Amino acid sequence: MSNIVLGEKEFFKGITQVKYEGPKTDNPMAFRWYDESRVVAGKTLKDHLRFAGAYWHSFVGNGADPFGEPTHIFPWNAKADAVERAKDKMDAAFEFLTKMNLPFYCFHDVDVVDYTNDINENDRRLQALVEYAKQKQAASGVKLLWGTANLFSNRRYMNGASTNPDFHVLAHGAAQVKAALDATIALGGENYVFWGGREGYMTLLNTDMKREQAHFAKFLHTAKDYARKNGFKGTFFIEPKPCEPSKHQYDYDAATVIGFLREYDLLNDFKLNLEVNHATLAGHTFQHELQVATDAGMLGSIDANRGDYQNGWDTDQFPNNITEIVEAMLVILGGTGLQGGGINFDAKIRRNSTDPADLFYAHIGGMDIFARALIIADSILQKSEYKKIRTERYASFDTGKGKAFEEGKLSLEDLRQYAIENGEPAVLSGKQEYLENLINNYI
Ligand code: XLS
Ligand code: NI
Ligand code: NI
Repeated sequence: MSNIVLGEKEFFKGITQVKYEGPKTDNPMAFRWYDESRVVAGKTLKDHLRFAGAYWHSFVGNGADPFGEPTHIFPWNAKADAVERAKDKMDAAFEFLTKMNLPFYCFHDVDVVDYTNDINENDRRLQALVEYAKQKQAASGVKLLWGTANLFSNRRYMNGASTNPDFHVLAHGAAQVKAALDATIALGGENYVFWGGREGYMTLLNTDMKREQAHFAKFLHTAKDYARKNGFKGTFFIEPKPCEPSKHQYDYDAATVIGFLREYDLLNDFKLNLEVNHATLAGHTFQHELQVATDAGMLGSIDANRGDYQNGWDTDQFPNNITEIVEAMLVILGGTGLQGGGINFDAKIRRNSTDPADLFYAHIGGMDIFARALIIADSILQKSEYKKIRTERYASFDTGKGKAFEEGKLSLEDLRQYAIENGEPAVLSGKQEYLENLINNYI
């Protein structure tokens, strides 16, 4: 458990360290499932889940929406000087992270400190906060899961950053990425994320898609080479999302990104950071995206949240659907796990969730649901017929002609001959409802 780290003043007064109290507790400020030292499938929950708090949603996002002004009035936003204000925000962040027992955090450059349009001034500000963060990390034991640069909010990026038709804008994006990489390296960040909200187009009428994607790949190579040269040993993650804010984003979904990384020879350095609500926007389930990445050996990290069945945008709500998360955990635990990454709560409390405690309830719910889902998924994998049913479904490929086919030993004529000799195949059930009940029986 981490030490609570306070700054000059306490921002979340009256809230103490959130602890594990077990499923029977009636304390809303306690974990029911996240017992960090509990061992499941050979590892502690802490080491499996590697939870991270997201700076942008929890300490920057102020509840404003396209129709209304901010509703979250943060006491850490009071000071006039940008660096001093940013230090207060960092005090609040580390107070929250340590009270919540979150072992990691993630940030964009502009979440940490407000940026201007002066590159040198921005670098000075970020470096000041990196020094401050070093002290905070050392005092708390909280680590940086990943850093990233926000290449989508500033108006210069309205036509994209690395895919902008104007080279001048691309160069500004590069300046920002350089500083964010320097910060990530200085803070011992374990990974670095690229999410390209504007790397795409609004209309093909004005877009040379092929050229833009080639620029994107060149940009990633250039950034990767810089980071490696400067000692970065971690993994780069691409975070797929099909749209929003652009009409179409080049990092559409896991399969598209894997194809892109393969085409441009980036597979060795990059993996995927998959977000629940981005999967559903792409018309997939989260499990689908996890499975695609796992099968390619490319599952790096997760941005945890959930969408809304009635809304078609990235609502970034906190996860609370146990069935969805159990199915996700079955893929993660049954596959390669998260390679280098963790579970970052890329989720925001609602506009009208205005109590300081709401941020805690949101994370408690999210951490508990992942812990519970992991425990359930492990039981399903260990004790139930789940794996057996799946394996047996493909048994016809384990021996004889099926095996020969898998090994590439049968011609089209051979297959035809087999069909004739063996007559009409039996009707075999997929057992979907049986499997759905099985999952529910373990929940
Ligand atoms: C937006 C993305 C963003 C990334 C980081 O939809 O999820 O928050 O995770 O740039
Ligand atoms: Ni995200
Ligand atoms: Ni998102």
